[in-house]
Amino acid sequence: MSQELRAVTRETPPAVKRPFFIINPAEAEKSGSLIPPLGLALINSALKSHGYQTSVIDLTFDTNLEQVKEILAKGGIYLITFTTTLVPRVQEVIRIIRAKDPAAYIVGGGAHPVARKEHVFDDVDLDAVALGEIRLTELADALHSTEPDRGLAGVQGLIFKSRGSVHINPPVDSWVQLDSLPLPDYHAFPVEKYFSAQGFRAVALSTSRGCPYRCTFCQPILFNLFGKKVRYASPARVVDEVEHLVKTLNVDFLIFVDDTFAFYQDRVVEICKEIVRRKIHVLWRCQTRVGLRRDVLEWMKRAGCFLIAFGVESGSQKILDTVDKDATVEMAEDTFRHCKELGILTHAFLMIGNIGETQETLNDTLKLAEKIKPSFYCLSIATPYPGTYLHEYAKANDIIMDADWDHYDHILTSPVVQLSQFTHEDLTRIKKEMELKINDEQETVRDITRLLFDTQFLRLMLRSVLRNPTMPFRMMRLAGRAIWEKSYGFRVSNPLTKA
Ligand code: B12
Ligand code: SF4
Repeated sequence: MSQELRAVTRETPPAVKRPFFIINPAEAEKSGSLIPPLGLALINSALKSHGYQTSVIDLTFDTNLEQVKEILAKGGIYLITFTTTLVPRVQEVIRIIRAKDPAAYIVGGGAHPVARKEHVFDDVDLDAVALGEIRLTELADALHSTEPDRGLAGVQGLIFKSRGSVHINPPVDSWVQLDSLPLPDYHAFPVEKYFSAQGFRAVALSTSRGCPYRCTFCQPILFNLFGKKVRYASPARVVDEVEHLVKTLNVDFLIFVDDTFAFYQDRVVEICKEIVRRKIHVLWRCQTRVGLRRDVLEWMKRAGCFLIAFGVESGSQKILDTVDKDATVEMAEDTFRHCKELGILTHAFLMIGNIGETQETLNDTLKLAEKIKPSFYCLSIATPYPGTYLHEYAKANDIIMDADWDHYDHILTSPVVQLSQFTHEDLTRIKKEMELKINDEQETVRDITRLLFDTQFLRLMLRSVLRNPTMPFRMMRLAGRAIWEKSYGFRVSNPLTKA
């Protein structure tokens, strides 16, 4: 936790602390990718470093919620994170907790509660909602004090229920400094289960919080989760975390899940230089916007980056402008060309069905895919998640067709809204047709084969093998799966859903 958190004056902790339960309600069969939950691992280490006892309930591989049914605690504090898609499962989890532990205090956080704010109490039976990275120690201390409501009223970014009314505290005014966060604690999470389900050993890390852009299908959720000003960890702190994850989990590769990993391109170069300087031999992938400089890509490759996922979205400048992407089609073309030349695998996030989509704009997207020839791609139908400008638009125009939260899923899609002239049936058919065409243009086999002859990549692989001798088998199986399935790059991230 941050310096300011450490400085928070505390009452003498009560003799018996209420146990904390950290809950991941995700479900493997319905997840796009299977990656151990980073946000919860950070919460776990923050609480533990302040002497609180925590138990992790990760339901990813627990379809029937057996772990929740086994809860014996009395007066536990339950911290649960969820996206919109998970709302029905969270309702069920909370129903069981309330039955098992009537004195439970349940706090929700993550994308859906932040997007819905006080309205989330209509969706799920929570006691409080954390708007982003609140100060957990203040929350914990308040819940352990003799006058919890007084304490809770002082926790910035908290919305809580008390005596039948909802209290909305002021938002967080100074966000946590990333360098002061403890390293994520995955100890109690079923990481080995994740690894065997994925078929490779990989975990997430995030070197920044937030994104300054305003894409209509994505923001302002990120502003609300992390503040408007993007925060960064220093290159040294980032590489400490890389080193820690490599040593403790013996990963095959790491996944930087920052929204725009390479927004500050010079910072990325610093991180890469530090990885190279410390002689850490690890492969990694990241997601970022198009428009990367070639010298930055060169450093990324040298430091172990083997795949970059780009938010390309559309091949039509008209659609890019409509969704406020603040990027051009040419930027995508240039960036993909550089990656090809340098031997970095590419993944393109593409979407159809946005406001203003026409046959012509769909053709532009196809043309762009033909040109950039991604190693992998994912074509989704535009989905207005709550908390986005797109959702506000859909609500204002009364075009939301389906209010079931679990249908908000742009990968395992169901019809939620009709934004363009195309119906959902049209778009589902168009998506399939486009996928067949893009599959023909994809250069999965070529790009992977080229990597196998790339001396820089091979040198890194060989050095990684010295610490992780079974890695090549998993990487070869992963490459085989990617080539065999040859369409969605992240299909290989969850063999269960093939999403
Ligand atoms: C990485 C990522 C993923 C990874 C998750 C990796 C992992 N397991 O860690 C994968 C690929 C699995 C994934 C899947 C999906 N994702 Co996603 N994902 C993200 C992304 C880019 C980063 C998340 C992250 O790690 N952030 C860094 C950590 C540190 O932050 P955090 O998780 O929010 O947690 C911190 C705070 O928020 C807070 N906090 C969080 N929860 C709680 C709970 C309590 C009680 C408290 C006190 C505090 C607290 O403390 C944490 C530590 O500081 C976000 C965008 C974003 N920047 O948040 C989208 C995002 C969360 N995903 C989104 C979506 C839509 C999905 C999918 C539905 C996509 C799909 N169709 O498959 C699925 C749903 C999966 C599921 N089962 O829930 C949307 C959610 C929109 C919404 N309204 O729900 C987001 C916001 C992107 C966007 N702008 O559209 N995702
Ligand atoms: S889509 Fe990407 S660039 Fe746009 S706001 Fe979201 S994270 Fe930022």
